[in-house]
Order: sequence, then C-alpha cells, then structure tokens
Amino acid sequence: MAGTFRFSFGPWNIHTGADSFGPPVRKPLAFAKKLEFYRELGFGAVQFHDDDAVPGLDELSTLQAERKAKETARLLKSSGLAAEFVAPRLWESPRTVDGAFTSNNPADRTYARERCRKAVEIANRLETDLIVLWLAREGTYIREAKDSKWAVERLVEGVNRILACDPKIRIAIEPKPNEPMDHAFIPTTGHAVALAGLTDDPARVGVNIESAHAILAGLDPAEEMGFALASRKLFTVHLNDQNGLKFDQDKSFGSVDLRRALNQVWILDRSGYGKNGEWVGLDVKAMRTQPAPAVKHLRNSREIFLRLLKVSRGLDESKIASLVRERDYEELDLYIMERLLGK
Ligand code: XLS
Ligand code: MG
Repeated sequence: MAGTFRFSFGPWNIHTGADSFGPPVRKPLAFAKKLEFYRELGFGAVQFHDDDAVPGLDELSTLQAERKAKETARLLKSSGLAAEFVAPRLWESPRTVDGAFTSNNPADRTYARERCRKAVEIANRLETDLIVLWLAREGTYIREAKDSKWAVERLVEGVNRILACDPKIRIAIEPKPNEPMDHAFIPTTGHAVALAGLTDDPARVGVNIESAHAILAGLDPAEEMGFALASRKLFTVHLNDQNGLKFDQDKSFGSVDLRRALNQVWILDRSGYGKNGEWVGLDVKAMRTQPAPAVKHLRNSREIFLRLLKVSRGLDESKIASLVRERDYEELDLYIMERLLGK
C-alpha cells in the first residue's frame, strides 16, 4: 500500500550555525520570517517546541501564554501551515539540570509536569493533538546517581500526567541513547514502545524515530521503524543522517548512506505511512559554512526523500520476490545497488 507524504520541520532547523566550538555565523531569523520558507520549500507543517510557539513561557502568566499561543495560531493559519506537534523543552531550564521527570529534586519534577501541562494547552491552541517528548536529560552521568527502575517509574508517571490533561492528546516519545546524558533511560524504539505499554493509555503513546538517534544506538533506522509500525506506534519521524558514532550531527537525509535512507523510505511507503495523517518530519542542521538564510539542507533532505521514493516505487517487486524465494541475496544485493546507481 503506497504511503502519503507531507513534510514538516521545526524552526530550530533554520539556525545561526553556532556550535559547541564557535559562535553564531548567521544572523538569527524571526519566526515569522522562517515561516515564509515552509511553503516555498514544499513543507506543510511546523514542528514546535512549547517556547517556539510561546517565547518566554516560564515567565508568562496563564493569560499571557494563552494570548501568545493564539497569536502564533493566527500566524500559522495565515501562512497556510499546520502545527505537527508541540514538544515541551525540558532540557534548558536550570530546573531540568538533573533531568525533568527523573530529577532527584521533587520541585524540579513538579516543574516538568507543569511545563508539560502548558505544552498541552499550547497544542490545543495550535490545533494539534501530538506532544513529542525528547527525554533529553532523562538519564545519568554516573550510574550511582539514580536508580533506573525508579527513573522509569517517574517517566511513566510523567507521561500519565500528560495523558490525563486531555483525552485527545497523544504522545510520541523520541528515543536517543546519549547526548546530552552519558546514558539515557529510553535509548531505543524498543524502550519507548515498552514504556508506552506501562502507561495508563498505551494506545495514545507512540514513538518519534530519529534516523541519527537509531544510528547512534548502533541500530538501523528502517528496522526501528519496522518494529514501531508492527506495534502501531510510529506516530512521526525525524529523518536525517549521521556519520558514525559521535555527536548528533543531524545531517541532511541520505547524505551519508543512501541505501540506509532508501530502506527508510521503502518501509514507510510499503506500510502506508502517512495514511493516518502522519507527517514526514525532518530534524536537520545546515553546515556552519553556509551563508544565510541556510535552508538548502531542508530542500536537499526533501528532494532526496522524493527521489528515493521514485527508486523504491520503481523496484521490480516480482524480481525481488523470486530472488528472495531462491535465497539469492547476492543477486538482490547487486540489484538494489544498481537501482541506487541509476542503472
Ligand atoms: C532531538 C529532538 C529535538 C527537538 C524535538 O533530536 O528532536 O531536536 O527539539 O524535541
Ligand atoms: Mg530529533
């Protein structure tokens, strides 16, 4: 069954090029300016952090936050764009320095739950039912700092509180094995799917699979997607690429390993991804060398996806089926490589 593909990205993907070793190299763009690129580049939805939609969220009253969320919703509508999800930013505040849901300080855990409640409010204003939880600081620098059983129980509690905020809200947990933490409590799709099963309403808890995060866990993104699809838990994706086990590079989709990218496109397409409204989300960063406004990484990623979709839809399924029946995987190996080489 062929999929339906609409694309989204977050405003943080148009960025100043600052990294841990150097200051910004491009002027920051206002959110409204960034929105102008979406339609032009062929994207239909915006991914949000809670404070992308409501800047300075922690310092605002409920009324002020509500007003700002409504203003962002109006801007989105006038740009002809949808909101894909809202992700509470649980990794920058000093109150999340030791984690959010799993902080050893109960006051920090209360802050995290409150921040998630606000994110649900914002999601309602932006007319999306999806919350993405990247559990950035839910992990340890040293094992002895936290009991991992206790930590998982706190994560279940945190997810249950979000589910209780609104019966329509769904949650996509975004697993990542490390960075910023030394070890994360939910490093892979399997952990995220198992965590969903521990919550009060498992059907409303799924995953957001990021290509680079699967690769950093030494796993294959397409295989992670297969597991999530079989579990009916693939609520969204963050497509990008990664060149080996190092910091999270968020490279353009397919720019390191085209065959690994083909397999992601192929499994999404043959499983009918998108038919229930799922978006093809990107999470990609421009090279520091790029002059402003630096959006070609978004254009490239979408373009590579669409070209690989043509390749996957052009594959001779009956030829593949007979090579699989004969177990002639060497022949199949060459066949796939020839398709990628445009033979
Ligand atoms: C990490 C996350 C992050 C977004 C969403 O890869 O996707 O980039 O902030 O939380
Ligand atoms: Mg991501």
